Amino acid sequence: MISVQLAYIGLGSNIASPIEQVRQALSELATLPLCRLVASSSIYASRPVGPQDQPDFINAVAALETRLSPLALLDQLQALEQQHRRQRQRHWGPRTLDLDLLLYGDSQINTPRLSVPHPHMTARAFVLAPLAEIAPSLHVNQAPLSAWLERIDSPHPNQGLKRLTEV
Ligand code: ROI
Repeated sequence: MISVQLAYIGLGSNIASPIEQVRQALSELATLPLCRLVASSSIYASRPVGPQDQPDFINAVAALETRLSPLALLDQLQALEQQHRRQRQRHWGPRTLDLDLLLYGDSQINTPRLSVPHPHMTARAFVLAPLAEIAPSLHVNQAPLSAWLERIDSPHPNQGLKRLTEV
């Protein structure tokens, strides 16, 4: 039996009504077995990281208390992505819904299927800023989220991230 763990999930979408995709996914996360949605960030708009010839993204981060193992949780997240008929034509291209397992308690996981902490999260404002909103004192790889945010090198302040209000 696995004890309760606190997991953080990154949500992203940039096609097919992305705000609705992310809102819907947040409510679906709340229904996962052996999970309780304990916090969700505001919804953010962000410039694409990676190929620029694609629509802007909508991003958010959620905190889940879970008794699922990391891989069982990953299975659930991938099933949700499939329900959103995720289309993935090319690497780092547009997607209807991306659900990334960012953190799972204090676990360090390095397997072919899953790396936790998510290997790119400390370089992505669209993960760090929403995460800091719901977990201000969290540290990742021994450093506070604010330190990672300050280190991001981008032509756009905070990689063009905007918190959306009234959506
Ligand atoms: N860029 C932004 N801004 N938001 C994302 O969620 C996102 N997801 C991705 C890539 C294509 C790397 N870029 C992104 O997978």
